[in-house]
Amino acid sequence: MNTPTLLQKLRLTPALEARLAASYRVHRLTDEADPAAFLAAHGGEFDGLVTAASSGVDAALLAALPNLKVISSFGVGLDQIDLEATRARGIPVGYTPDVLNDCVADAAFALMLAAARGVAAADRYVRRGDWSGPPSAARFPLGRKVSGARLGILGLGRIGRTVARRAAGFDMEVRYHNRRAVPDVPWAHEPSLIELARWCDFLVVIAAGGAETRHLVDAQVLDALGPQGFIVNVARGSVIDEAALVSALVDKRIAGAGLDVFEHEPQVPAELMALDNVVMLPHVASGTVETRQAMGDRVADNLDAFFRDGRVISQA
Ligand code: NAP
Ligand code: 8YV
Repeated sequence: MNTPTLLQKLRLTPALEARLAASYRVHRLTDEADPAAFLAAHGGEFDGLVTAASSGVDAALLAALPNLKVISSFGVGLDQIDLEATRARGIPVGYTPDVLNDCVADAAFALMLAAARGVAAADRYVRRGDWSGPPSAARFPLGRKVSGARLGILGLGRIGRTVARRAAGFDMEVRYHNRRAVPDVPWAHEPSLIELARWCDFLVVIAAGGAETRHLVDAQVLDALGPQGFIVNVARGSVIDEAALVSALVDKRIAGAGLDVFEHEPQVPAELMALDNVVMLPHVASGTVETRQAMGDRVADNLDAFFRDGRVISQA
C-alpha cells in the first residue's frame, strides 16, 4: 500500500507531529495562506484527517475531502465534530478517551479547592504585600471546607467516575445526575439536576458538550445551588448558561466558581476578572506532559490501526 496522505488541521505536539511525519505524508493546513483554495485544488489527495476536540471537523471541510477514509482527533470531546456527516460517509472517527481521565479529574479538584479556599486570591494577596503590610489592613477572608462536603456530579461518565473516586479521599458524599442511572456504582443517581444542585455544596460539571446539553445548567439550577454552593466546570462552556452564571456570581447568589472552559473561548466575561471567588484556567484540564503524550500516542495509534487493520482503536 502507498504511504497514506494526512491532512493536519492544526498544530499538534512536537512529539505527535514527529511520529506522524515518520509514517505518513503529512500536509499542514495551517501552512496554507489560502486554505479554501488549497482544499479546492488538493482536497481529493487526503486519506486521513488529524484534528482536535477544540478544532473539530464541520460538514464543509468533510465535503472538501472526497476521498477521506479516517479521522483521528486529539481529545475526547466530540461536540465540534459533525458525526452525522462522518457516519453518513462511513468515515470512522478516532478519539482519545480514558487516557485523560486522571488529569481532568485532578483539575476538577484543583479548581474546587482553589475556589473554596481562595487559593488564587490568597496568592495575589501575598504577592501584593498585603500579608506583610500594616496590621490594620484587612486580613485574608476565611475559606470554605471541602473535606466532608457534598459533591454533586453532572455527568458520571469516564471522567465523572474518576472525580467521584477522588472524592472518597476527601470524605465527600457523592450523588450524580445523568440521563440514565449508571449500574454498579456506589453513588446515588439523582434524576433531577435541580434537586442535585439543591442537595450539594459543590457541583462538578463534566457532562458531554453539544446541542443536547446546551445550557443544562441555567439560572434555576444555579439558584438551587444557592449562596453557599460552588460550581466547577471542566466539561464545555456551553453546558452552563454563561450569562446566568455571571449574574449569579456577581449577585452572590452562588458562592464561587472554578472554570476551565467558557462559552466563547478564549473570550472570558469581563465581569469575572474582578471576582476573587472565581478561579479560571485556559482550558488546560488535560494539559500535563504525561497526558498530552498519551493523547498524542492514541491519535497516532488510531491511525496506525486503521491503515493496518481497517479500524481505529478508540472509535467515537
Ligand atoms: P463520557 O464518558 O461520554 O461521559 C459523558 C457523560 O455525560 C455521561 O455520563 C452522560 O450520561 C452525560 N450526559 C450526556 N448528555 C447528558 C444530558 N443531556 N444530561 C445529563 N447528562 C448527560 O465522556 P468523558 O470522557 O467523561 O468526557 C466528558 C466531557 O468532558 C467530554 O465530552 C468533553 O467535552 C469534556 N472534557 C473536557 C476536558 C477539558 O480539558 N476541560 C478534557 C476532557 C474532556 P448519559 O448519557 O446517561 O446522560
Ligand atoms: C483537549 C478537551 O485538550 O479532550 C477534550 O475534549 O477538551 C481537551 O482535553 C483540547 O480540547 C484539545 O483539543
